[in-house]
Amino acid sequence: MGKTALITGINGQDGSYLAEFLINKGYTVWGILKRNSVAENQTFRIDHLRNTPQLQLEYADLLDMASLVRVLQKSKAEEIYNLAAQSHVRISFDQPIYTAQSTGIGTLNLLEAVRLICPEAKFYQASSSEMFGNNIDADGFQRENTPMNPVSPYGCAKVFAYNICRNYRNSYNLFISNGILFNHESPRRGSNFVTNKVAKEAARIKLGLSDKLVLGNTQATRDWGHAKDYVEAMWMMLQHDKADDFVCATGVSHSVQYLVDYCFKIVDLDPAQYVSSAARYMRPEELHDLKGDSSKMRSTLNWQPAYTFESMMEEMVHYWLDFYTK
Ligand code: NAP
Ligand code: G4F
Repeated sequence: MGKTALITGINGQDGSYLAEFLINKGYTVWGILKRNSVAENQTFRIDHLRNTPQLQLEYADLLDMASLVRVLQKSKAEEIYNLAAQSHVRISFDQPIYTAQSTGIGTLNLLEAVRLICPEAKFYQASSSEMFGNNIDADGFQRENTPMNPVSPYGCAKVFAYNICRNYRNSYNLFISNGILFNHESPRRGSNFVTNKVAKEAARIKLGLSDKLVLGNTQATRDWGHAKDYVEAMWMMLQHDKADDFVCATGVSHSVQYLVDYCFKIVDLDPAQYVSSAARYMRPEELHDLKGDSSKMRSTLNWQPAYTFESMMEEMVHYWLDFYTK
């Protein structure tokens, strides 16, 4: 019989790919949804999986520990992937307290429920390169032992979650692994994150549906990989014989300006005619540069990404071109 997994954040970008990946491996997958007034909007990323008997959805919320207890008891999950979070960095400056509660304390609620109900389960925590802030090692990379110095409420909340996971691992001998994932994208990315915003608007401008793209800081650099490659990394971490922390990244970074130029090249347009910047997309404190060294992950778990930045951005721009011409 296949294993059973529970995914928090199953209807998010990563949760939807992870659910597909685990179902294809023969898992029964339980996922939690937090209540939304328009149910259809919430499940669009997983609607294609709704009829599979291997998928079970339950209403629950990281802020409501009783609901987590209920789902853990019902699902009897052997692997738990904690992907739920208020995950938008810019919005975390507008809603710092909610972000700290959901992304930080929400993780502790789930850990405490796991400790009491199913301490034998393996636990994956969605940690983030945003935790490093502007600390960079001398060779230009961030890695597992790079000091953490977060520069956003979201980053601060993720550092708390990362540390409490390590504390629970050491204190209670639980199998808890942190995946310190660098930015990962896809056509399922929220369109208020920069890659999908640029891909979508480049397509809309090409089709005559829009005539401008307004951005914030285009000098920042990010190490962008594909979400499909990164959900496989999450699973690999829980198949390892020892709980540990791993950086997952491509090791290649580009600026937001390069991203813009690349997407507009795909649609054969000159970005200078359409792109401007506005203060509302700037952050009170910016994380300037991210580039990850995932040697530990690659050598220990044999992980290797299939996508490049270029193949991923081609997929995203073509997704939107198809979407608007169907
Ligand atoms: P996402 O698309 O924003 O998905 C977040 C998910 O969390 C959504 O399903 C959301 O549900 C759910 N959620 C939010 N608050 C919740 C709560 N209080 N209780 C239950 N569910 C809640 O994020 P993602 O890109 O898939 O990322 C997955 C995880 O990895 C997040 O923890 C993120 O912080 C982390 N991470 C992401 C990246 C990246 O580049 N994508 C990199 C490093 C780490 P609704 O949609 O219904 O609100
Ligand atoms: O796409 P972004 O919003 O992603 P950011 O802030 O790097 O956060 C993402 O990656 C983290 C991993 O490091 C995750 F933990 C987090 O959950 C999230 O998935 O912004 C990328 C860069 C930033 O420097 C931002 O200032 O793009 C810059 N940017 C420029 N104009 C913009 C825009 N970002 C957004 N969202 N929108 C703009 O118009």
